[in-house]
Amino acid sequence: MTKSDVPKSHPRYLSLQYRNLLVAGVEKCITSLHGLTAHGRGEAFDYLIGEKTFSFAKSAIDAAAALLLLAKHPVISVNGNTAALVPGELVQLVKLIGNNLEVNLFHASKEREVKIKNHLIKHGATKVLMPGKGRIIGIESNRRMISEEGQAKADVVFVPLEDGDRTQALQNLGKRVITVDLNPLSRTAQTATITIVDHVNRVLPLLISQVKAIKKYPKEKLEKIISEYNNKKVLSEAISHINKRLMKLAKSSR
Ligand code: PTJ
Repeated sequence: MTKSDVPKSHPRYLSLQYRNLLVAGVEKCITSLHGLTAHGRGEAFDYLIGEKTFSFAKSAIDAAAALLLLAKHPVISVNGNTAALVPGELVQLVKLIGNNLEVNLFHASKEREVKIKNHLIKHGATKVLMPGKGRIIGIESNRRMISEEGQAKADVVFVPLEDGDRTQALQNLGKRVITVDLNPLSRTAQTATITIVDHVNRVLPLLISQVKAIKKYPKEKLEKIISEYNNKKVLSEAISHINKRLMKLAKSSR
């Protein structure tokens, strides 16, 4: 089904649109085939969550906005899925907080790196950092290769939709990590400084608005938002939310 074939009246219109973006991403050699299966796992968790932004995600978004504004050298890491799903939003966000957008892939491909860079430029990026001579100590995957100007120098790294090993390794290097992950049980979700348990396409517009809303806050007010934030509590709320929702659905289908 092509983009234009999805009728707006379809009850799963948005979900089908996101799938189309990823399929187009694969066709343009931006998204890996593995990215499709990763998205499927995300969709399953979104179904369990209820396909809306809940309060646990909203408080993580508020804290993420404050942390990105407080950072001296924030970096947004882009992979094949986020490049296909939210390229324009990533560009908008990076321009509000500095200008460090960095391509970083798990499934190694020079071709995809260059295509993602060009895709981001097409969506308005003026600067896109590429994997270079920097290295993340402690991981062996392709993600270890980073830009010396970007993640190597970063104090805060935003890694939406991430696989298992980089978040902990970045934290071991003293960096703080923000992620977006529909699965509150994943290793990344469990180890990040701030975990936004929500769909990346719902998160980015909200995060951009929140950054705009608090951009002029004094440093102390931003620091207060961070000090009052508790990621363990937010993850626990997300897991309880799924649990309660399933219990309610189970009761109603008796
Ligand atoms: O482009 P590359 O090579 O860097 O690869 C990117 C993927 C995403 C394929 C790679 O990082 C990967 O394999 O990731 P994982 O291990 O599947 O983890 C991705 C996480 O993102 C999972 O926990 C999913 O539940 C979650 N996820 C998937 N789609 C979404 C999502 N979270 C929020 N919004 C989504 N749309």
